[in-house]
Amino acid sequence: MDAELTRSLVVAADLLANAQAVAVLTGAGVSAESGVSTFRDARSGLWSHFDPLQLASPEGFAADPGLVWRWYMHRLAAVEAASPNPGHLALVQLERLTPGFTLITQNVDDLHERAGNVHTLHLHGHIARFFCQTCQTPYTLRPEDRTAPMPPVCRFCPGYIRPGVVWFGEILPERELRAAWQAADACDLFLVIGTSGVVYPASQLPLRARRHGAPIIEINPEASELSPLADICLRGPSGVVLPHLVAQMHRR
Ligand code: BJW
Ligand code: ZN
Repeated sequence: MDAELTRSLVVAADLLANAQAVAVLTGAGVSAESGVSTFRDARSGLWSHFDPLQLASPEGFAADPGLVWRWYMHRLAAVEAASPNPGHLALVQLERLTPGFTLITQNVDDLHERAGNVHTLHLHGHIARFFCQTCQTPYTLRPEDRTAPMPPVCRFCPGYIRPGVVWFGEILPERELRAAWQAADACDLFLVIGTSGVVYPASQLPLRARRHGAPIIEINPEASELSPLADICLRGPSGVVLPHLVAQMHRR
């Protein structure tokens, strides 16, 4: 680890240890070290010639429901095969060490829950939940659906079954979004981890925190849209940086 990162880790650990309310926003980068592809880097392998941003939309589903269904079944299998990485596990430690802790994720996987975080707000839904796109009835996935060329059809109407995620142009779940706004408004420290920060309204959360003076710490190997807001940028993979950060808090 370079000297600058070590210095920044000490300052960040001090801020965290003194904070009474911490809000954390995670993105796809947190799951990258578990083998789950990020969106804007998902240009390798079987699905490399499709644009994930095109597929993750109502228009993409309407244009080719079979393609979108097969993409989600492929990604669901990847999520199920993945395990939480040291970054996820460090966030569990952080939840235990911090009095007011709110974990907000844009991820549709359940790796934060499987790591052991108690409360996680999922702004973009869950990849393992399904419902009818027409009548909204929840649907339980059958083994044969996983390899089907087309999405299953609803038992109650002619609608296709779709994953329980939030696509572009769709409204985020109201309860989660409201709780996330409240956490951003009430926190005295905001952590942004593994997100490009380009997707609204999640990208506005650190801005809200900043507006009332909460320091922002970013953990990301690359600069993001949110880097200019950050007081401290910890440049490295979250699976490496987060365990160091928690260890530094214990060392104080
Ligand atoms: C590491 C790492 C390691 C790598 N460790 N880090 C024009 C202007 C402003 C807004 C809009 C606009 N036009 C439309 C909008 C609104 C739109 C939007 O924001 N679009 C932008 C693209 C411009 N937003 C919406 O539509 C939202 N709804 C909404 O706003 O409703 C009201 C409304 C409706 C209609 C019109 C206007 C307003 C809904 C957004 C839903 C997003 N859904 C998705 C798909 C979910 C389902 C699925 O998984 O398939 O959510 S898109 C995708 O992006 C997914 C992610 O959660 C989200 C964010 O991506 P994330 O997590 O940041 O991943 P990446 O890949 O972008 O970045 C990874 C990062 O990790 C990088 O920085 C790496 O460096 C880093 N990294 N390895 C740490 N080891
Ligand atoms: Zn239906």
